[in-house]
Amino acid sequence: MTASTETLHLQHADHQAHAEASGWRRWLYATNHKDIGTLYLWFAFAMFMVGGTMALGIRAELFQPGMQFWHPEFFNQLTTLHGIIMVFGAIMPAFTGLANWMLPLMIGAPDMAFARMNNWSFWLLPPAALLLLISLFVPGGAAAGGWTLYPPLSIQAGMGMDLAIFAIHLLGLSSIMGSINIVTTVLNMRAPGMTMLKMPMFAWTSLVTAYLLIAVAPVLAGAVTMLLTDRHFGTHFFKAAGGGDPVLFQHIFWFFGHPEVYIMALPAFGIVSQILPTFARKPLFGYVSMVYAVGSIAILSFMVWAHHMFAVGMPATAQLFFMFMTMLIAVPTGVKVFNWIATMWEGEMSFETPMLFAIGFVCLFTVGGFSGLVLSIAPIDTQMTDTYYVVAHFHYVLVAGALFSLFGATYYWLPKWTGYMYSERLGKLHFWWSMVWFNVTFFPMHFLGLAGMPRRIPDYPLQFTDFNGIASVGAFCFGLGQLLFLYNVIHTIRGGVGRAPARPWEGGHTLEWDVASPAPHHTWATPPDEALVKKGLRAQSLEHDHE
Ligand code: HEM
Ligand SMILES: [Cu+2]
Repeated sequence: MTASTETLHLQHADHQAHAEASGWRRWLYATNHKDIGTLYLWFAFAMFMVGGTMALGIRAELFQPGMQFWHPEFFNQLTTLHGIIMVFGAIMPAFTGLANWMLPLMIGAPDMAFARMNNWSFWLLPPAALLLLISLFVPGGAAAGGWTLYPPLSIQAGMGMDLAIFAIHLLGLSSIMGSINIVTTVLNMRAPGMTMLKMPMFAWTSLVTAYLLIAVAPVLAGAVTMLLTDRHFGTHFFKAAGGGDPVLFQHIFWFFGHPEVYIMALPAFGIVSQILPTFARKPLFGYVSMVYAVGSIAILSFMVWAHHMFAVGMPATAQLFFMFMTMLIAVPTGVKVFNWIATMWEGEMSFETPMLFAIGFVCLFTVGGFSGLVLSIAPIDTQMTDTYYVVAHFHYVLVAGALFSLFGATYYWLPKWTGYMYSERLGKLHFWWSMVWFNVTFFPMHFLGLAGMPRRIPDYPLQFTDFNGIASVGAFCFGLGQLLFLYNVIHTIRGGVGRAPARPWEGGHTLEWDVASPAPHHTWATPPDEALVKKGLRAQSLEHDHE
């Protein structure tokens, strides 16, 4: 292990001798983990804006009953592309971007293990995004069967579906390569003295997430390839007319799809586990139990897929199995929430923007967790499947969970990235604005769902008018508020409210805070010495003076 670590360090030290590429070459040929991280983050943000615009298109139509803006077909294309783009274009690339930027800094490595493959992982994304967007303009329009692509709709659809399938192939390839990079880097390139159970929680959650992706991305690729052959090459995997079974698709899709929701949740757990100790000025409570909780959530996530299929008709014993397995996930999740609260307990807390987003995460993710628990109850779920209750549930997890943690991470590390401090006043405004309008948008959807409003339908009966009006106003305000974030980030890149010190947060003790701000293009070309590593670990209570 030591020998291979040293060779890697030597190879990368020799990079420093090369002249840096500049202009467009710097980005197109990027092999530096920081440049690639930056590319990923900007790409993700652009996709967030595109997917967000589509969400507003949906909410505009649903502001009032009746059909105002779109044909029903186009409405379905909007919900489908919104889902695909947010999941595969915004949230996942943003987490990969963070991992690229921060993992080497946090574990004391000079770069990611496979720097050139890293370039390819990123550059597969823009063509995939392009395919999805072009698909809006082909005959028949974009895919319209929902982001779950269920047959028979996805078999009958026009060529927009083929473009979506190819886009998913590219996105999957990209995430598999990104994951291989993360696994190899975390396992082999840690600083001397940083054993597995001493690495930052963000490294742990990135590692486990990467394993999940390597396990399930090929499953999705298989599912959509089978769709493709059903569509064009005469197979009948999912075509009932030829003896196939559409429900088979659901099994394969959700064997990918449920772990996928943890692919979007675990990195968020990691980020929050970095931010809370920093601003509570206390070590993370129960570090080892946090690691085990992440591991058990990951394993359990493979055994619950059919909770998305309670309504297809399955034997009661199967329903019971999937119901209890799903409920079991509440245990490790509860451990995590307990530990986050215990971390804050009697801490010397201060409430800078990253901390606000982290606390917001804990509160709202818990709401999403509870509505998930409600949905896990099979007899309740058969009533609630495909209603707005489900939409409320997963947006509490994905927006207040994944997205809020990403905002928190951006504010937390922005000083390290840019060398400047962001405006705390604007940051706090962004948080409170998002917090209020997020809830205005999505909380009423619980009621709509309970009252029976179906999702993915462009029109509704009169009794749903008020809550839909409220949700639509909330969505437009929420969307508008994200311009504050964009403005604050650009303002920070241009100098912000002043220079940032190497250690802007006194409570941060992981290795990235031992590096100058902005982080130099090449860091840890020689690994951090063991004394420095141990000092940080002691401050995190991960190492004691005598063992
Ligand atoms: C923040 C602003 C957002 C708003 C206002 C919003 C709104 C909506 C709406 C109105 C729907 C359609 C529900 C339906 O009719 O089925 C929807 C679906 C969906 N959204 Fe969002 N969303 C937002 C952000 C996100 C984010 C960040 C994600 C991240 C993954 C996401 C993932 C999804 C998914 C997976 C679907 C399901 C699509 C489908 O089932 O076909 N959304 N969203
Ligand atoms: Cu699930």
